[in-house]
Amino acid sequence: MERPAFDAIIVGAGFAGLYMLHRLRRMGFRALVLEAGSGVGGTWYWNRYPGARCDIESMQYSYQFDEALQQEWDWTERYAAQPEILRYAEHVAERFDLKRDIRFDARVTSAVFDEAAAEWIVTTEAGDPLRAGFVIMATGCISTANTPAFPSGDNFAGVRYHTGRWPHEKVSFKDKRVGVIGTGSSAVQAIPLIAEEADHLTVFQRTANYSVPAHNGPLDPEVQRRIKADYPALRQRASKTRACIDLVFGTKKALEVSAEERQREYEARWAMGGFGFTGAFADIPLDLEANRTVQDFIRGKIREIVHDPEIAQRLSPTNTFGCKRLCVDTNYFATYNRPNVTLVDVSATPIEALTSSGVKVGGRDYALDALVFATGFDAMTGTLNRIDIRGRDGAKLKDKWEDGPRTYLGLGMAGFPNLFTVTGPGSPSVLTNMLPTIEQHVEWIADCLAHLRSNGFRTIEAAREAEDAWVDHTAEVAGTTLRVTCNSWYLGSNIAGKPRVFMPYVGGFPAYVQKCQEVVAKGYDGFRLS
Ligand code: N01
Repeated sequence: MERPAFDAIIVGAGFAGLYMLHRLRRMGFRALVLEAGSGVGGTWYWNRYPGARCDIESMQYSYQFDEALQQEWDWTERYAAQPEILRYAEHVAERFDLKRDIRFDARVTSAVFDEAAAEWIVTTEAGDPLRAGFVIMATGCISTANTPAFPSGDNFAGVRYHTGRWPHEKVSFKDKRVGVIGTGSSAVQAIPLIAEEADHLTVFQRTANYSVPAHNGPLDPEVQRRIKADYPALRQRASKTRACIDLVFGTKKALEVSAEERQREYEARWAMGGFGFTGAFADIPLDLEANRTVQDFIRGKIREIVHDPEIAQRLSPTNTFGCKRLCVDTNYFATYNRPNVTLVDVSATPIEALTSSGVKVGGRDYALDALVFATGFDAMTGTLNRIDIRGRDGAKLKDKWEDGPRTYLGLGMAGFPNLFTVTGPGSPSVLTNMLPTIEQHVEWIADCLAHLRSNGFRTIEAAREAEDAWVDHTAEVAGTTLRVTCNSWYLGSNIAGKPRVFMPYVGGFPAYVQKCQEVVAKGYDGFRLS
């Protein structure tokens, strides 16, 4: 039978797509990447808002597959800012000569499985159908920006931005009255910098969020040298933690230690900065009473930082800690001490409309020259559902996922042979440091394709029973945590009409990797190879 033009088509040139391409090419596969943007970097290509940076430390938010790469690349800050991460993605693309197999400005609109040929037909906005034996969706978990609708409409005539679709040229807010809608991770990073520049900033907050200080700064060359002296050891330690981050996750329970010990631990983690805070005590994600101790601690910190008690109260989250994603900030709460910043609570009284001149809340108009939507993303399923993906018998993935995503290990789907997702729903993905978990998926997929090739198989497809069992297991594990007790994008509750399903796998990276390895050891258990 004639071979298709490509062994594999990879969709997306972010960190997942770049490494997938590199890996497949090294194995002698003919692979092509189709990328909607005009450059590499994925998330870091699109999210260029002021203050955008990764809140996982740069020494960890980086590839480990190539020792020379991780030795030679020097990070400048404890947490790398978006321009530096984008430079890193560019460097990787150049270093491994990846761009010759990437088509930019090529947004994929459909992927249809041709059963007779056992091939995928992939079409881009440009229209040209391409054929490949396998399709690998490296489309990112948080890549489709969400702009909400407002009950009485949107006629805003000023300049508008979305944090996830920021212009490439410098945006100036000097002398401008700026509004920001949202107080998630993106807003928490952007607000302090916009406040410094704008004439006035009005923040529209629907849900107050927990945020801990980053304590960012230049990366100590000695720290960098020490880590590089034995980089694999750090990576190894990270891979043993649930979030795949080299942090100390405490084994003690918050409710089993004295109030003084708890306070000491929280203070130490607050002083350390960043996600280390989440590992203070083992029962915080599971036990509401334990969770309340950390809630109280952070609310206390907000009261210390914010001068006006009423504003401090409005900024104090009341939901479960760690239910929504924890934010990591630089001067976020202190920004509300500035005279040019107004906080508008839109929880009880939602935004009614965007008028031509600003935002209308509770009958009052807030006049604005520019409006920033920091309103998040249709996460995990949004990007895939916007591509017309059809598997066996023309069945649409969107229909299959009508009641929530269904995958086997977040890697494959019953009814969709030879289609893989990198960090798809049902995998730890967004609950982890994405770089190493991307690498784990890419390597699993690459090994799988090598196995198929060397054993003369043409197709692989998740078995429905295995998929059902994994979906049930994913839901069951999520149900044992407090993560399902609030509204969050993990549950799809930020998007009108989206089914309420906890989408990532919360059982932790080590347990997940073990399962993936067992599947392989048992001859791709739960998959059908033919
Ligand atoms: O988006 P979000 P994000 N009226 O969905 C509000 C990653 N990330 O872009 O909470 C008023 O968290 C909404 O309110 P509510 C990270 O995983 C990583 O900030 O739904 N408000 C919320 O406050 C993160 O979790 C980094 O009540 C409305 C905000 O908009 C994920 O990306 C940096 C509204 C959206 O917050 C998404 O973060 C940045 C409405 N109609 C982001 N609709 C790193 O450092 C929505 N909101 C790696």
